[in-house]
Amino acid sequence: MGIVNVTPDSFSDGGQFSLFQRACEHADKMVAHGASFIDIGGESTRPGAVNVSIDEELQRVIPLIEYIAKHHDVWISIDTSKPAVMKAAVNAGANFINDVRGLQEFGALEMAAELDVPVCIMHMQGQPSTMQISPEYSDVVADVHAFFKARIHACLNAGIKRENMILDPGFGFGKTLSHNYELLNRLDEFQVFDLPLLIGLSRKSMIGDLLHRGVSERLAGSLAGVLLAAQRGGDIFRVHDVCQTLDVLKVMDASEHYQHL
Ligand code: 9MG
Repeated sequence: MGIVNVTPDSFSDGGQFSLFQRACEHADKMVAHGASFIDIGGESTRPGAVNVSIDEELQRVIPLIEYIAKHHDVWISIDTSKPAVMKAAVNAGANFINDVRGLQEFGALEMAAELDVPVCIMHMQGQPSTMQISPEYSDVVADVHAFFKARIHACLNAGIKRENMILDPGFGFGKTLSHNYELLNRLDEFQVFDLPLLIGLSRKSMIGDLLHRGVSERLAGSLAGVLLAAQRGGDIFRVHDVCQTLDVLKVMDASEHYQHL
């Protein structure tokens, strides 16, 4: 899953793809490199980010969704928590909802049920504006597990089909460095839900803070994280570097394939 943030303050590209033309070119490149999903976000969810209005978010994402739907055969994921944006995005051609708030905003559960498309339910402690101010857990894996259990129940009650659910532990969303690495280490414990796992750790602080690397120097660390997550049950990887990530996954697949010959 390649990331295209259509936000002026995008954390990884300094906003360089905020213009429609640049965003289209970026999406084209990711599809050419083999992405099977493009995740489009019009509101930054990085720590400390401020909310944007529905109109602003729609103006940022809808033209890009229409462009990708017209030019590419790829899953189009809309990164939003707002029911109105979910609806407009799906009407414009998106076919996957990526909600970092786990469908907890007012009306989001009902909207996801009505739209009947796959939805990623991500765990976050707090809200983006404050989530990195001393996050606390008694057992981070147990807490995320309990959250998944409760949200799956709420989704089923709202009429969302189980086969449309994808889970995401939400690396970096209200978690310290040690919480993130404990989650990564124990990722296989979420396989009990028998649902696909989406993993997003590309260029995040859990890489940069560990290695003391700036955002542009986190590729090797991000690839190591993808490899470990893939070995522990990750299915979909939300990344900035599609080409390099696919190389890593292909090498992993080949080693598993030849082991069984
Ligand atoms: C939008 N966004 C930023 N980080 C993310 C992550 O780790 N997972 C998902 N599903 N979305 C994310």
